[in-house]
Amino acid sequence: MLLTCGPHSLDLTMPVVMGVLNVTPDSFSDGGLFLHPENAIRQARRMAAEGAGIIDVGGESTRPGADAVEVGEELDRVIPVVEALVAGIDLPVSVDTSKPEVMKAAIAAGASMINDVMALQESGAVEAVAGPGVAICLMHMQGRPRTMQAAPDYEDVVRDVHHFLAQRVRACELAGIDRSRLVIDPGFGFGKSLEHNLALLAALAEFCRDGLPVLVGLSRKSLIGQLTGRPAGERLAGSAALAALAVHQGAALVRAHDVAATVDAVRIAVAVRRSRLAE
Ligand code: 8Y7
Repeated sequence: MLLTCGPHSLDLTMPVVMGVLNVTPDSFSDGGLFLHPENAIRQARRMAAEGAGIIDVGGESTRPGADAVEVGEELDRVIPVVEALVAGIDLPVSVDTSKPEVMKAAIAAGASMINDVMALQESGAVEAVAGPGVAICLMHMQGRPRTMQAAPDYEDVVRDVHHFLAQRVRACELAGIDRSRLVIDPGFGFGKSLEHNLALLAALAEFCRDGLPVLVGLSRKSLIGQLTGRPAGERLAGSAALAALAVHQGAALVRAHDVAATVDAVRIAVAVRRSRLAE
């Protein structure tokens, strides 16, 4: 499977690790570390050397309880880093944003993918990405980051999330966006209890059967803390285990902070998956 990704074409035959580059002062796991373009480039090069296939730059913390960021502030954080990465590394650059203004500026600065935790529901977002041939990740979230973990509620979490993503895919297609540009993501931790997250992970193969690449973001997330009792800095083993479980069910992209360990987990899961498919 090939993902159209701006001037790049991302080969998903082997699942791709998306390295996380937070350019926020307040991210729960690496806040403030990569705000400077030089630090961002150094970290992106390290992730590339460890086997990342794409770098995801985010200037708005979407962790539970986080406040929204003004558009000017987000542009100031993200655009210089995108420009530096596009000039300085070979990998496609993704930008994690929900704001149409940031999407447009990021694409103009050379971003190849827009990763939107709101699945292009902001007014003007679909129009902002439809023309240029960038890839788009449509993620499910219930509620908004500030309050989403207060009382997540579903009739049937797998069916509800699946239905939402199918609707957003249809909205994109109606706007003329080719399916070869789309990625779907159930949005682990975004308005989901532990039980919801586990149900979605257990049913991930159903999402993978839609014919669109599935991206998962599980790295260091609080479900690992809930299952292991470990703080965010000690969730590497848990993150690798979840990455393997997701890839074994067919996930095509894995968003991760710890690229080297995730690449190992992906290789192992793929080998097991392929040996079963070859039976
Ligand atoms: C995800 C994400 C985050 C995810 C996609 C964190 C920006 C929270 N999580 N994007 N972003 N999927 N597509 O813990 O799961 O990294 S931010």
